[in-house]
Amino acid sequence: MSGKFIVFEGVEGAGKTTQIQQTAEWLQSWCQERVIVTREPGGTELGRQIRQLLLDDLDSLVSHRTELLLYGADRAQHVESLIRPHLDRGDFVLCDRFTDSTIAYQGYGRGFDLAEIDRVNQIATGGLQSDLTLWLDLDVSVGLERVLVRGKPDRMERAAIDFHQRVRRGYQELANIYPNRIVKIDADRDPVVIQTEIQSILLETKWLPAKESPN
Ligand code: T5A
Repeated sequence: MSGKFIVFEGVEGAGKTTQIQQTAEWLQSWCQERVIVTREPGGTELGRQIRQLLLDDLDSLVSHRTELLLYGADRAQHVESLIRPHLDRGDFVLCDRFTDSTIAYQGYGRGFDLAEIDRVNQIATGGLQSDLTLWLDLDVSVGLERVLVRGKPDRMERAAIDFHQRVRRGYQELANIYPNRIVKIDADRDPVVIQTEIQSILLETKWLPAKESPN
């Protein structure tokens, strides 16, 4: 497997979607057809149905165990049918959320046993980890305000503020445990400034090929 797997993480409204799109456009100037943007949940056809269930259709009575397994099912299909094949081709795969979301949300947020979450993640990914995770760190109330302006909150966004605060603490713990894989980025700044920092981080990795000639 020779591609690179770059994951964007963070609390609600941290700016992952904004930054992942800009990063993809920038990376495409190095390697036009080799940049794939995807997300969890919902990176595959089956995943889109699971996403609909998780974010819109299920009510608050769904058990935490069921929620965990649905995120795991989405990931298993995503890794096998999309992420691994692209990495095998040597592509850059940019993914909006991956295993650290499950640890932060279902583990730290819901309080689910972390060892069980590791087992579900292991089954779903077959051991695949990101090469780099860009954690866009933001005060949860700032992020929730951003998403509320956008419209009706989904099932996860409607969770209590202390749930989201535990999720943020989860990301901090993960960044402490995996300092080489997870890079913390202050997301409470102008999007242009954040994007410049992301580009600098990626340039430092030396993963980018020489720019292709324009013809
Ligand atoms: N989940 C997911 C789990 O619980 N377990 C799991 O294992 C997985 C994989 C996914 C939900 O599922 C949960 C986590 C989530 O609750 P989602 O819709 O994909 O749902 O949710 P998010 O990933 O949080 O997506 P959002 O769109 O809500 O947030 P983003 O992508 O972080 O933010 P973005 O870029 O869309 O920006 C939000 C708003 O802020 C503005 C944007 O213009 C936009 O309006 N904005 C900024 N404003 C000011 N300054 C900046 N720097 C800004 N950057 C963006």
